[in-house]
Amino acid sequence: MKVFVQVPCLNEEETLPAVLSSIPKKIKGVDELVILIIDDGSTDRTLEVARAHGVTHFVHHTRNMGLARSFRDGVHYALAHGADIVVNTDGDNQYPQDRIPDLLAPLLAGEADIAIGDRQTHKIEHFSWAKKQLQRIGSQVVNLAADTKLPDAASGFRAYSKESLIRLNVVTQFSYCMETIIQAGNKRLKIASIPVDTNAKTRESRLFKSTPQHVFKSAEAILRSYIMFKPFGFFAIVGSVMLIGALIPFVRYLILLAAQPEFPGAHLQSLILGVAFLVGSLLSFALGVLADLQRTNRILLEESLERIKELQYGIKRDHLA
Ligand SMILES: Nc1nc2c(ncn2[C@@H]2O[C@H](COP(=O)(O)OP(=O)(O)O)[C@@H](O)[C@H]2O)c(=O)[nH]1
Ligand SMILES: [Mg+2]
Repeated sequence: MKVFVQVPCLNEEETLPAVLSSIPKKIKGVDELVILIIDDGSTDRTLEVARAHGVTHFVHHTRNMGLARSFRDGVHYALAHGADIVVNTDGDNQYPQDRIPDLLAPLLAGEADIAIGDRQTHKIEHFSWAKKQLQRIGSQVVNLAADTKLPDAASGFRAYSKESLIRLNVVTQFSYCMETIIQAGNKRLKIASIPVDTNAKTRESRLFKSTPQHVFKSAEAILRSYIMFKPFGFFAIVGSVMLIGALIPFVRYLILLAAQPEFPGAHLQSLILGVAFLVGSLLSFALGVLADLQRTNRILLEESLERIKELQYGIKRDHLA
């Protein structure tokens, strides 16, 4: 059993030593534990610090490419080097690395494909009331889209089995955390949640400058992932709402016409509004059909991507043999 602990880093020279020294050296059930630093175009001494702590595995980005790309490149490196499980933790020492064995336990026991460290956001002192509510609502929305019951969808402290990584394809730029849950949920992968306490805050989040931006970006990522899996359902809802929007002015027109049959030309505005909604509704249903066809295509593409990754990483489909 070979486990890679990957740490995406953008200028983390100050906090990286604490992260690296708190990663356990030996874990029961794990034969080899490898630390992988993904340097996302750092301009500080992140690399020197990592080397000084004995790290020998690196992925370099000559320029900053963002967290989602860093995650994908790290996973690719780990799988190409024979990882059975990939753990992700952050370079700002937000997560308790000493809990990695607890994160691994459900995967080692074959009880889950992915384990997520639940930060218990309601208990975090430096989170404002508004931020706690947003975390809670955000997780609920993700759970609805993914058909899961996870308390902390935005946590980046996770363990993934190689089988789950073969099946996940991160395509959005932001919030890959939520995207992976929605994909995993829809692909019926089993996700475990492990309660953990977070470390004291070392610095402000750099991923999100402000709360409105965070909410907006997360909502966008959730909506995109949701449409990817349930396109017809989404457009059918939009189409149905528009259909109701069309019926209301139509009915209004008929009632007014019945009341004043001598003025058939009056209230034509209602008819115009109704027609506009009707066109919108038809368009939505048509888009739903097209998007559903696209979805079939995506499923076939993902199937072939899975086979390609298996060949590329030399993974045998033991469970199907
Ligand atoms: N902000 C940011 N973090 C990155 C990037 N690439 C890699 N990272 C790493 O991603 C992790 C999470 O970043 P952080 O700013 O703490 O975001 P948080 O998830 O909101 O706490 C840290 O380990 C960063 O070093 C990037 O392009 N931007
Ligand atoms: Mg952080």
